[in-house]
Amino acid sequence: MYIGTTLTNFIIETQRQFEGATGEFTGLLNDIAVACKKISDLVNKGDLVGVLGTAGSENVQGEQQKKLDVISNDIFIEALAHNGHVAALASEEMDDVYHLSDEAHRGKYLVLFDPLDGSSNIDVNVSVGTIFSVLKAPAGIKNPRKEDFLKPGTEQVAAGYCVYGPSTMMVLTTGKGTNMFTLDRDFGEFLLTHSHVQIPEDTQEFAINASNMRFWEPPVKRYIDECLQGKDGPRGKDFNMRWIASMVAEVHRILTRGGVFMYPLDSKIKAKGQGGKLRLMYEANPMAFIVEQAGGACTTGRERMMTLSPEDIHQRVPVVLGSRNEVERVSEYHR
Ligand code: AHM
Ligand code: MG
Repeated sequence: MYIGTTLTNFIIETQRQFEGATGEFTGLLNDIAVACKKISDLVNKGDLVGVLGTAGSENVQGEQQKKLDVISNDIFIEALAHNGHVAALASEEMDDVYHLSDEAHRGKYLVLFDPLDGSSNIDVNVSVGTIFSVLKAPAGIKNPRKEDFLKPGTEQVAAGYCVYGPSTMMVLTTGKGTNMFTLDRDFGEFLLTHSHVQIPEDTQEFAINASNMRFWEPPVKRYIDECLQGKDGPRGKDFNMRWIASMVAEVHRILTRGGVFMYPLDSKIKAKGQGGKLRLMYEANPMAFIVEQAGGACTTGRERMMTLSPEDIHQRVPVVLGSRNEVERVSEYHR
């Protein structure tokens, strides 16, 4: 596919490779792109249109919702629920699965999404993003339930994110590599700007919230300690550190220049009775698919992310992702 081609064209060409394709998948990805363009517009206008600040509500995870969390969630539902491409939706911001109305024409896909990831950054004008994961609905089921979403990441048919940064970019995989598209605002289209992105296998950059250091497990502590010792330590090289607190921006950096990102399980998280900070179905699995398709790796530290059998749509997991050799080293320390 040539650089500069539109996302729409790219999706149509991708679908052509699947025998018996009906155009439904093309329609679905198009709906997602429309939702992301709308969110991008609001994120960009910010205070001018009064969308910053908190909504005064909490989500199912007990987190304060931002106005834009709620608005972005509504935009996604509005863009996806009426076009006959999806069977049901699930979102980080909704307690339960979103069922389509009885009259709605149902498609064959399930979409899971985090409408505005890293939303604590929104009021300080730092990059945020939307993450999505697409599964096939079980055949013959008219109104999918929660259990029908509980598939391992290896069953995703597509995953992507849209980062709202200095420019808005859509990153997409359908299992045939990872591609990046940049939104041309004048033109109103995402255009292919990086095809078949590859994450360097080695890196000298890590990302972790170091304020949690005293709560970490020994393998994580050992890995970061060794990085911090730099040239004089066992790694024999200096490392750089980044923490944006916006997973989408973090993954985007790693796809661009390599690196390792970690949000490990720690004693503070355990004390809350949770298995991690990030969500398996809305964050970890789609990012794992994107990163693996770019030659990187994603694990919980103990297992490959995409082989986990989910127990709940809102399940949380530890995440280690990025440059293959570093992720492998962290896994080795866990073993
Ligand atoms: P969110 O979905 O509520 O925005 O939370 C997820 C975000 C990730 O983007 C980011 O990596 C992490 O939370 C930052 O957490 P912390 O504030 O603990 O550093
Ligand atoms: Mg999130």
